[in-house]
Amino acid sequence: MLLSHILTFLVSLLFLTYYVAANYSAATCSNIVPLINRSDKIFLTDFGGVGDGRTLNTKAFRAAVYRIEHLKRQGGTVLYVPPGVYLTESFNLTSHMTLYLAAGAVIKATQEFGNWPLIAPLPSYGRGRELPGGRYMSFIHGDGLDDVIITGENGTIDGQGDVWWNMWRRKTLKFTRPSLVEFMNSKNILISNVVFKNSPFWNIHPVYCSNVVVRYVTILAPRDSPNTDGIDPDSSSNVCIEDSYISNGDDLVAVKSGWDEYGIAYGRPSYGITIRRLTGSSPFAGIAVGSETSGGVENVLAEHINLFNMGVGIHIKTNSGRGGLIKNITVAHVYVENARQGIKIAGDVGGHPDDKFNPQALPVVKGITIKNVWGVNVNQAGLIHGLRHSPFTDVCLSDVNFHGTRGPRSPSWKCSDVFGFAHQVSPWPCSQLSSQEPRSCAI
Ligand SMILES: *[C@@H]1O[C@H](CO)[C@@H](O)[C@H](O)[C@H]1NC(C)=O
Ligand SMILES: *[C@@H]1O[C@H](CO)[C@@H](O)[C@H](O)[C@H]1NC(C)=O
Ligand SMILES: *[C@@H]1O[C@H](CO)[C@@H](O)[C@H](O)[C@H]1NC(C)=O
Ligand SMILES: *[C@@H]1O[C@H](CO)[C@@H](O)[C@H](O)[C@H]1NC(C)=O
Ligand SMILES: CC(=O)N[C@H]1CO[C@H](CO)[C@@H](O)[C@@H]1O
Repeated sequence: MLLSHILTFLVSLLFLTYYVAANYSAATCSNIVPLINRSDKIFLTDFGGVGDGRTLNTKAFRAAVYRIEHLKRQGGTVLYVPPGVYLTESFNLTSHMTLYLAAGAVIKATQEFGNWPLIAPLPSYGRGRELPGGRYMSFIHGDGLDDVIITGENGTIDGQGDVWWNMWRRKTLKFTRPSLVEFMNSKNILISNVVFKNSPFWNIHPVYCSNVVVRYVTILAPRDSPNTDGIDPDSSSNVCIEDSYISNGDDLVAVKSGWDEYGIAYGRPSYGITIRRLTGSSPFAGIAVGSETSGGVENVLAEHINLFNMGVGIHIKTNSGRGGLIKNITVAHVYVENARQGIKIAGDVGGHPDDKFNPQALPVVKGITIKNVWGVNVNQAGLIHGLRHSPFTDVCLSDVNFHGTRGPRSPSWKCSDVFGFAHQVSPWPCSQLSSQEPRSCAI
């Protein structure tokens, strides 16, 4: 009797152990970029780097990168930034390198921006995002690179963006502000265990890239800092964003692919984008697609997202003149607390680069699945406004619950030009979301 009990117990323990073990490692997409252990290591201080917070280290960074680029050590090289505050102008990275920030290492952008390099506008935007003409190069920049890692012990990359935000506020900017870190035309990029602070503009901008992993990062900028988007995968494929915290002044993550006629002509979509276990806070959107989506955005999965004090929880945004196909976007397991709007999908968002856009270039939005969303203190549950001549289709919602700010008054939905399906959505959404068969939904 006792023996059989013990046996049953042991067998269940065995199964439990197996069950837990088999499910222990959380889902991850980070294996798309191999973690390379480089044996060659150089120190910024060997190139004249001084971490006193005052000395300009531009020459040290550029010389160290030049050494990595030209010596081409087998397996690449680690550039180790020791503890200290290293003030510098912008600099480029090179292939097969690891920029390693030790605990207490800060790479700090100079606020003397007189010499800040200007580079050509992105072809898919046709001009700078903010102003016509070129744009300031990102603080840390990479173009045409392969196999680059930015990591360490949670050191900080500080853009000291307030001078730029103030120029924006006073309308004295001459060109589009620099991003903090931008990779163009690059592949196999891994960014992990770094704190990004006070970016002048967007924080992390992979554009025309493939195989990009961003994980265990912290991105911080004041709530009122203009356009300090967290991570903007732009005309890029196979991007994996995981286990990060973002508190900033604009969208936490926004998937993009170019702007109106320039983006349509360039024709490079973003696809294969995974965003997982992200927590954050912002006056704009948590998970965004757009508004620049002219090359198309497909196959996006965002899951296990926790949002606090938000403008909009999930925001898919496009416009007439954008063109582009937005398709197969899934957002699941979202908790949102204190938000103006839970979900917004709209076809009238964002301006145009110039007056040469084609107003007949209508975006197509289809296959949007949003499931397992729990919202508290949400003023308005959802707003879905498609385009009359290009209604949004296969918009599928299931297990979506929004609770209002106070009392029994439930936050309502508003819809137009949309077809879809809703299952267990509270408050009950608009009739347009019962216009399609459930089999049109991947839920
Ligand atoms: C990486 O290389 C270093 C030095 O060669 C070694 O000490 C360390 O164990 C290696 N780590 C991994 C994960 O291979
Ligand atoms: C950095 O990269 C940009 C864009 O590729 C290039 O224009 C510039 O000359 C590079 N600067 C240095 C110092 O190599
Ligand atoms: C660095 O930050 C990440 C993400 O917040 C955290 O998981 C990790 O434990 C930290 N690492 C160190 C060495 O502090
Ligand atoms: C939709 O996107 C997901 C990634 O989010 C992908 O796994 C799936 O294959 C895509 N479905 C189709 C039909 O392409
Ligand atoms: C092997 C195993 O036990 N896998 C389980 C992992 O967790 C999922 C649910 O989250 C189960 O469906 C699997 O059976």
